[in-house]
Amino acid sequence: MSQVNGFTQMVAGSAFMTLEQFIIEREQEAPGSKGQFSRLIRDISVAAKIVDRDVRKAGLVDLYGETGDINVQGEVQAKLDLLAHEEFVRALRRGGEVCLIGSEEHAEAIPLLFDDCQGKYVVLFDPLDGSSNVDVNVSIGTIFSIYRIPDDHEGNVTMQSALQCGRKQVAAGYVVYGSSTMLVYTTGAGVYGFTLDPSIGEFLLSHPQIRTPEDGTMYSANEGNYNSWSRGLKDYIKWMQTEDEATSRPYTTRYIGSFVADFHRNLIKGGVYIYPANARNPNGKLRLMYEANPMAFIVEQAGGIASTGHGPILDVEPQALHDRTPLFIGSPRMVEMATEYLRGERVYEG
Ligand code: FDP
Repeated sequence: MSQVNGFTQMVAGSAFMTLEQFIIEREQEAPGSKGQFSRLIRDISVAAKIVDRDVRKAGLVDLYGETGDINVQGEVQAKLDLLAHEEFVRALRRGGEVCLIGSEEHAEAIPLLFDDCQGKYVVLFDPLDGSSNVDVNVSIGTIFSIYRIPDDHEGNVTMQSALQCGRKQVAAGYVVYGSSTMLVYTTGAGVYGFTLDPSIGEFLLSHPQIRTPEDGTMYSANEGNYNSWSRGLKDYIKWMQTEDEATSRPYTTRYIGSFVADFHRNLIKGGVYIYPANARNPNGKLRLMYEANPMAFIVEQAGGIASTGHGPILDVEPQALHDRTPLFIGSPRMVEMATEYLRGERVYEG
């Protein structure tokens, strides 16, 4: 495989490494590994393929629309939200590597193998992020976060076992169901992206060692909320909109409203995703444990930054499973600039 701009060249006849081969190779580098983690990633990838299949044919098999229920977030639950939740729980339950699951679609943490807990991992996930876009064929995704069960919780797993700060993640990833389906993940040693080849049903390594550009010219935010933003954020947005040849401004707005898709684009091309606190969402809208923490781990591994506006996302101590947080995430220079405006260290002067 040859490399151009950090990406694997797809050359006819070249050998691609499957996700499974990649994990096994990595596992052999970790002495004493019993293969539990490898099996866990494999279980997640199998669930992702099933959800991918359901997303692709949703319009044909009555999977569009809502269940009629409101989820724990107080949001309308889409049929595919529930289906994706069930597929991931089923895959993790069958795998046996996990002792506790937290899902954005479920109020309580779900213990597995409670009486005879052998799994040593806690998995938190957003089964279908951006699901308000499902019915209109816009990219959506799954986000997952993996922790090891704290030593003193072994055999006594409770909801508290899931409330760990983001720095303790052992792995995190996402699947984007877009023009192609990709699984991107990190274990703290770089970020790797695998593209699903539907003809053979395998995720193949297509994006080794992803690095996000230092700077970018795209910002992703719901500007409909502009009036309720802080002065600092309004100033930053105004700065990005102001013409300046030297810094290629005005920048471009790109907001899909599907966090996984906006994040993935910004990760590859450079950019910043912003979801601040506002009147409707005083603590921000995105979920700390299911969305912000896993993407923060990934972006830091790719050379980017994830901030609450006041400090690193990964240092936030969670209070509850469904906590929300303001989020500024993406290329390091853009996030730094945003936080300087938020702190009032920069002021827009027109
Ligand atoms: P959704 O509600 O469709 O699941 O956190 C969830 C999320 O989407 C993100 O994926 C998305 O970026 C954001 O909310 C969109 O929120 P707004 O509609 O308020 O812009």
